[in-house]
Amino acid sequence: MRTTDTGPTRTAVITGASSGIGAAVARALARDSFEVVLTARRTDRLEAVAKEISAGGGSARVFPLDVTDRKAVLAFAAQLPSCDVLVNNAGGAYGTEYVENADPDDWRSMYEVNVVGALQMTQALLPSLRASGDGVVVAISSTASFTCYEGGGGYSAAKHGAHVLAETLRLEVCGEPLRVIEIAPGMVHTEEFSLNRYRGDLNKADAVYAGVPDPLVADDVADVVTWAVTRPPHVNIDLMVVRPRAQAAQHKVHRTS
Ligand code: 8X3
Repeated sequence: MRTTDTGPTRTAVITGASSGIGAAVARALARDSFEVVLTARRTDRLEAVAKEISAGGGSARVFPLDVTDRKAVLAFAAQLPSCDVLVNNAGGAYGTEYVENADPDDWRSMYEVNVVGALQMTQALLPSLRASGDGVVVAISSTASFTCYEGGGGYSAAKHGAHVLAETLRLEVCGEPLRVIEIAPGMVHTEEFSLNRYRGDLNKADAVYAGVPDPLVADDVADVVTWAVTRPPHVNIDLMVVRPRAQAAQHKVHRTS
């Protein structure tokens, strides 16, 4: 284990770290002296983020990984020397169809990545997190974990599942040196989230944020994650909902045009 003037270097694993919130969390934790391990499916994107972190003096490694692939997740965990923080960020929304017309395969895919992927990563890394003496599991859920909206059924169902995973885990590890933190972002303008939801239709994706003064950006969420993770070990931030000022509730969004 490397050490710094302020103590041993802590290792943070971030899933979905190739872009958006995951990449921003990796950058922010690296700035806070964590050694970050970036995982996602796209190696070239991971390497670009890691290069940027290294150029800024941070320590970053990449490991291409699909969190829905159980064997790959176990192989990843087996080669990891230690882990203090796991950020379960990989996820996404596919489609905006109403329940009546939704494709069950989209619902399965959303459940697989948002819930089963987080479950598999958590199971694989719990021994290391426990051994850390202050292990932290961060669930990046969503305001959709607590509410529903038209066309968002599959995503909301999956994010409700991500919330239940975090809540259940916190109960089950109570008494151990483990914290379980859930960060639930509202409207965050990232390059890919809405684009994936609208299956690559840029106009529809952009319309989500049209006229909204200052939606959150990935760095806002990364800031909150870093703050929550770096509280003293006895302080567990159970759940933090973070929205832009312009979004008072899921359906209550202020737009200037
Ligand atoms: C994303 C927030 O409003 O698209 O997790 O459901 S929302």
